Amino acid sequence: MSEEEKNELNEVSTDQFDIHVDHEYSDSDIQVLDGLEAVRKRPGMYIASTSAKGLHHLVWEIVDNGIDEAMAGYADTVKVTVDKENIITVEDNGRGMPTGVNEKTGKSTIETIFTVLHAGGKFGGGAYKVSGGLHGVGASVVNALSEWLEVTVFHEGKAYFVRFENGGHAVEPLKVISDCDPQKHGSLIRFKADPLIFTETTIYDHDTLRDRLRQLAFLNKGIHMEFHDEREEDENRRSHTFFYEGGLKEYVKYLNKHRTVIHEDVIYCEGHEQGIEAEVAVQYNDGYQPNVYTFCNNINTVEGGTHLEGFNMALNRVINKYARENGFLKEKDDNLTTDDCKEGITAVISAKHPDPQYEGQTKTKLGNSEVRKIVSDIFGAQLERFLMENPDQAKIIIEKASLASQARMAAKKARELTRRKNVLEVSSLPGKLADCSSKDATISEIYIVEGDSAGGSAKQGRDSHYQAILPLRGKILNVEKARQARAFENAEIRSMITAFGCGVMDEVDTSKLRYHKIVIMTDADVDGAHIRTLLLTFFYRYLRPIIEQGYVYIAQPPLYKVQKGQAVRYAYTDHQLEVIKSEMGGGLGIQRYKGLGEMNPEQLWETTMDPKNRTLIRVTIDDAEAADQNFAMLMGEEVEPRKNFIIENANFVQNLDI
Ligand code: 1YM
Repeated sequence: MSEEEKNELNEVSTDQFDIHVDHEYSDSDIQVLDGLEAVRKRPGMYIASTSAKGLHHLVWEIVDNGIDEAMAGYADTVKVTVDKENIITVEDNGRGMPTGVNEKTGKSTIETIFTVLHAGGKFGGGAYKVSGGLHGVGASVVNALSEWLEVTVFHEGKAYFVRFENGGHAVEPLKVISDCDPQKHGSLIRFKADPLIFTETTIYDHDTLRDRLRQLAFLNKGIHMEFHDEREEDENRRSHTFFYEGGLKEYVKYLNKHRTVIHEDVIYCEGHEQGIEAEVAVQYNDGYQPNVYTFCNNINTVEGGTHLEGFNMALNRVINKYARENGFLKEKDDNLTTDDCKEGITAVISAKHPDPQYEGQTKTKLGNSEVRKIVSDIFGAQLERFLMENPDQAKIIIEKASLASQARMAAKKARELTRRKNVLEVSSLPGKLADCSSKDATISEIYIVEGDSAGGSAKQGRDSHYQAILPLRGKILNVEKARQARAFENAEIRSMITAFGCGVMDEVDTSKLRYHKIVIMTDADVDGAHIRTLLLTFFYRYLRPIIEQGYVYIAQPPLYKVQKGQAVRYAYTDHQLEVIKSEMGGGLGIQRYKGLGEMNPEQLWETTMDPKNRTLIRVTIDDAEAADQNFAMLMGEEVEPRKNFIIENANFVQNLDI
């Protein structure tokens, strides 16, 4: 997207829609209209946003209903199709939505579900709904935010149909439109998101849909999740079927696929108590970072909560007990900490609760206190059993935790060293840093530059009032493959921590950050992409809040300089080059920049650092799992997938938000 297009988008207000429908209404109509109109007026109150995220939300709302039907035991397949016009179809092979008339509204149950806010729950016949929950705002919200929506139900040899349009109104009541195969049963919903609401985009992202459907298949074993994207040219990407008999066990294997596991079996358990289900799977790899994902009712509880607490308690208790009883820990030794027990762990924890309570800043922390003990009991018992029955694997796991414990103590010393430096020598910033003169963090920027020569140009070209330059020599340490102690010994890493001033790991305090823009500036080639990834890995693992809070950016140096006489223009993409070529006509001199070092200070300033012209890409992390996977893959031992990824995603697209 060009800068102009972006500005245009920014100027479109989302709060401008008054929906006028020329009909006369009965009392119940008006109530219905009130509800759906409220949704259209303030969509943000019902869905996450009207950006791409909210758009995808529509799909998940409907998919959740299909999964509920499958979880209730009536369906085994949920199929999602995106067609060329970005119309979504979701179909299940369950009982079919009820086709009768609702007493209260005098309309069909289906019309009621789709036009009365929250009606789905009330009419749900007490069935135990596990999917959704966080956003479970219901089918009526999807209807309200669609240009049109159609429901087809197949039931006892008949196909029933109703279409809604014009802000969610049934065009005509539910009716039988045809006969169907008497064996066929299920619900099919088609809708087109309303571009008046979703002003940013109504185009679905293939990978987002595919990845979430895969995840739902892992989280709900035995359900077939199908995905068809008719927009895909590439036949191999057009259709996917996800089906995992083993559930989370297969999820953990999948998450470890780019890692080297250190023991054979995934530790797996499931159980239920008091109507609450718990499922846990665990396997250790040779890395040092823990990768633990938690879910409640299929929602990724990013902030953790009581299920995670129960898991941590059991892991700590059982590993220490086993270590003591089997001589791995002597009487005088301290217990292993929970962090020690989690080094290199990949774990998925999934709870299903009929009445989940969510807490935390983003309402993604499970609050129900009874879940703590339930997960701890179920997982603790199975883990204990696994260790007893598999002494060889137990030994590997306990030894890993012991090594982690020793390394932790060494790391503590190393960290104290860094920390003391910060406190005692406040002014002793790294020697290579060319700091800015401003002390106002909100306007200050630091450019992390690859190599001394580019660093030199940047130092000369910058506006030293608010732009600081930190040149890095060579490649920085791959923190995915190194323990903390080594990371804190690394000179480049120490320079960055000291320059940023915000602390590190669980002590990060972004109010102390010295620059509100941390800009990674590397060459636009594969090496540059690799260095960028190493830096992002370090930020992600050691300074995550600076990414989460949006302080990290990627600079976009131009790829080409196009010259005709005195006129000079720069192209940042191949497409832009073509546009510029056609605009400037013949007789052009075109220079391809191989690295930042080829630009003189003025050019670097003009093209990449001057706020008037530059394009900065802000790095965000929407999806921790995708980020972890990418880092594991990019930083791991396997060379092929890494090479492909870097070439295909030179911009690290998955985690970038432009
Ligand atoms: C493609 C989306 O919505 N399937 C679906 C929904 C329902 C039923 C079956 C269903 C539920 C019940 C009884 C029940 C819903 N019914 C309702 C309501 N797929 C999709 N499949 N009979 C059928 O929960 O008792 C809401 S959703 F309210 F009518 F019962």
